[in-house]
Amino acid sequence: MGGSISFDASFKVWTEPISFSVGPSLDAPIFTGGGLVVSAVLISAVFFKFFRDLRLRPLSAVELLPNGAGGYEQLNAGSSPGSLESVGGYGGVQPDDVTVVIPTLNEAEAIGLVLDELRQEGYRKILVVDGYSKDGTDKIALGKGARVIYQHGLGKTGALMTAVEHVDTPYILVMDGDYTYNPKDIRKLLTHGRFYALVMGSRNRRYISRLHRFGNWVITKTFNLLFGTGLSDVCSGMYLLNVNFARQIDLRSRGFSTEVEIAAQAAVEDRITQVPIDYRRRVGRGKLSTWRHGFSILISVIRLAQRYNPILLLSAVGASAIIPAIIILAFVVLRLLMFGVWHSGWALLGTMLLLFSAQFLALGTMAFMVKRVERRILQRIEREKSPA
Ligand SMILES: Nc1nc2c(ncn2[C@@H]2O[C@H](COP(=O)(O)OP(=O)(O)OP(=O)(O)O)[C@@H](O)[C@H]2O)c(=O)[nH]1
Ligand SMILES: [Mg+2]
Repeated sequence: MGGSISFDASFKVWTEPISFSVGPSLDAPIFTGGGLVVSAVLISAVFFKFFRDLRLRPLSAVELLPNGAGGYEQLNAGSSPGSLESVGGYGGVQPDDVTVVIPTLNEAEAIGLVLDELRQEGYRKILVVDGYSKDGTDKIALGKGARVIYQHGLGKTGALMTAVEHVDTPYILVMDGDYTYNPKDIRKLLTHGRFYALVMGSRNRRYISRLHRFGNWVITKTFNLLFGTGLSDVCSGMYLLNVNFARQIDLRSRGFSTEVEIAAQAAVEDRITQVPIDYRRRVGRGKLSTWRHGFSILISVIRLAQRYNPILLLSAVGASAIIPAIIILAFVVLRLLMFGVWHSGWALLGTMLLLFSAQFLALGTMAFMVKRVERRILQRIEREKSPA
């Protein structure tokens, strides 16, 4: 035991016993002794770059326009400069090509207000999909001239599946019936509808409670990491869906993971985008239990990643070893700097964990690249099949 074998003047293989308390001072230049701190810093720098590169910038409408350049001019062709159309945009989907779908369950207090606002904004095709409300929501909606059907299946997912079977327009705009969404924002979504399977409204956070905001943040970040998107609100209840896309998606969630389930499938095809929208205080009582539903949506995100992006999920799990690695290495460095005590065993364990997670990150990055190429190819095929 002890001593070291020399390969050349500057590199030695470490043969000291590993110590998890105060250990001997080791002298191989890269992996042990003070050099370990340098190698940990170098590996961390590589990590930092991986994480930065992993965030995929969402494609802009300009990039996705058929035949490339000239996006916004093309989008607004025909509208006079500076007019509302050139800003808000019916260069995109026309209001008559959209059915506004409102899932409702006991929204008697709000539904009338929502339908009035929609009419004022000029939306004529409105479909209320009711989950067998007991407070007369269906009658109020009928009284306001909306089409009302009763859903099959469970929760909002069941409502959406039912809606898709009954619409005769190429697009559907889904919005909650609790007065939280402003119909004035629908135009923003329509502008981009032609180029995406799913346009999500990303909510202004003012009237979302802190707890919901936090849950939403965790779900959205996890979604972005596992699907390579840059969304800011994946749980929004207002979104525009291309009906052909909606008909071929596989909705399996029982109830409330509808939005993440749709977003996952649109993200896999790289046909998802978002626009900022308003969010108001709800009228009437909410139906969700924050913890139970929040947790079940998070589990759905992971399940969906396993189905659609398994390698990225695996590598994200492997790469999470970076957390204990950083804690262990920080402990080693602090002890070294503050007390001059060197823990060789912990240092080695920390570095090994760091290397382990670096390998998973590398795998994740490769999986991500391959997926991106696949998406681009699918997108091009899709575009060539149906030019604008
Ligand atoms: N058809 C149908 N609609 C539902 C069902 N559950 C909820 N909804 C409707 O779905 C929309 C969203 O539900 P909310 O209770 O507002 O849930 P949320 O917006 O996530 O939560 P809050 O923050 O409490 O508003 C509302 O219009 C509900 O009436 C259901 O089982 N079937
Ligand atoms: Mg709501």
